Amino acid sequence: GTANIGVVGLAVMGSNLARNLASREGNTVAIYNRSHDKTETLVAEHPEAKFVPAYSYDEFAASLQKPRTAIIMVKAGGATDAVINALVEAFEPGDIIVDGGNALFTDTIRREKAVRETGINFVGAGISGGEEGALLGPSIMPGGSDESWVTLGPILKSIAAVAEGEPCVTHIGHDGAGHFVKMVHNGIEYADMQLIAEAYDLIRRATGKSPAEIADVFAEWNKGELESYLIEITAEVLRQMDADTGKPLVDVILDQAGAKGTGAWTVQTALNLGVPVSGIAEAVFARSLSSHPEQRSVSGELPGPSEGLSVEDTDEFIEQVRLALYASKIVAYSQGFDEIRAGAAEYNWTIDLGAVSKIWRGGCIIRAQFLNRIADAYAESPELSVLLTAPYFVDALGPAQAAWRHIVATAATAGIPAPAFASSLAYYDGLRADRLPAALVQGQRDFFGAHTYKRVDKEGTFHTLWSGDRSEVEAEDTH
Ligand code: NBP
Repeated sequence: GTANIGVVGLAVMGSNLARNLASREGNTVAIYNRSHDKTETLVAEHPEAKFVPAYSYDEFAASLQKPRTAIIMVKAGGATDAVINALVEAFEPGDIIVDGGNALFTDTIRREKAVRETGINFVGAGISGGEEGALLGPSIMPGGSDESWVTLGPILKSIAAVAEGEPCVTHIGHDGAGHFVKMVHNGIEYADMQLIAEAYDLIRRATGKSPAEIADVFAEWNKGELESYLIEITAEVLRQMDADTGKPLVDVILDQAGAKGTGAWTVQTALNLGVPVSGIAEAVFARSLSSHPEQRSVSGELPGPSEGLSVEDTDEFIEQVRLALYASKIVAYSQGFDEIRAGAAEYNWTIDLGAVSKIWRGGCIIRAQFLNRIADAYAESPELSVLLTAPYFVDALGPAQAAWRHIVATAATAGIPAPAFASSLAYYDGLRADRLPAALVQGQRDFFGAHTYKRVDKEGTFHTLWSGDRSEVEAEDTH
């Protein structure tokens, strides 16, 4: 074989990734797609690219140098399993199969185990950045064995985005670690987008500014600590006018947000791990609420506050929203990194959280300046259990918290939904609280279910005889 890397699946993502690979010095790329027309089109449209087209899995295997390395970019789920099975048939021990699709990390763990038994290496790699990222340089989150990383690392480094001179790829951890981190990346993306949307909505309703004027606000914010791809594209979307109606495009887009499931996976996994990713969850639920028109049609019947929102000092209000957004964003990232930390503990991965924040600085949807601050925080204390308690973030939250409270209170009083702002603040105050009403919940649990409780003043496990004389007895320690 003459090709050093192969791509299976030449739809939007695969064809762009194949072109990216072929554009790098020294690469020759074997390409295969189930329907031959996609392969033929790709070759015909890019005569300059060093492609070796294949029209069967055997031909594909024969065109690759050993150890063979192939990246699968097909629809996640059954299609991925079908391609893996075909490649396992055509490949030999020592070869490397990479799944670059959006697989659920538990599927990746299962596949890695099954493929490993054949002597072939399997790597689940999260690839972020959409179509443009695939072509110009994505952020790549590979899992898999250390052995595969030796071969794969240099190839992935050559095609990844570059942030401040460093390629946006690192070996995340074994088996499903890469897809786990990609999943949480998407969860954080949901939260970031929802927070930006809430900020826009509050500014618009409070100040009456037009979408184009609010675009200017976001463009200005993009010069400061909020600088990020999502803030930048928000300004672009808000500035866009609809050719048909002459209205701002944002006013003619149906207000029902879609989702492809990775946000829900992030929340489901967090529930299983017992990690409170409340900001991410609110963002996922906000999309769900938006996409139930039959439920929302009752909105006119539900009473709201009698007075609308009016602000005297527009500039001051906008600055308060900016601070609330920044504080809530710190919470969203802190919760996401908490989930990665908990996932690593559960699945025995060694994940360098600082390295994760660095590879998100380029190529992916949540790329932002802000990620450097996260990298700094983990460089200073790698064992940090709650990211937002790092000195830099505490210093940022200090001056922001008054504005944050004011904005959440204002939204509630005016009847404007700001679920991600509000839940982020509640999480923050939950962490701050000296005592939580969880003590009462424990009392309730003990009352109806004899679930027992611990005391603040002595060791042991206790139960009150609620239906007896209400004296306290020491319960058997169930641990
Ligand atoms: P799609 O997710 O639309 O999948 C289409 C590809 O899967 C085609 O190449 C198709 O072959 C192939 N395929 C299917 Br469907 N069933 C197959 C089977 N049984 N055997 C072999 N091939 C099969 O492509 P995409 O949008 O390029 O996304 C690829 C992966 O990348 C997905 O996992 C996606 O979640 C992930 N991803 C996408 C984005 C994005 O922005 N779109 C971003 C990040 C990650 P055919 O041509 O013969 O039908």
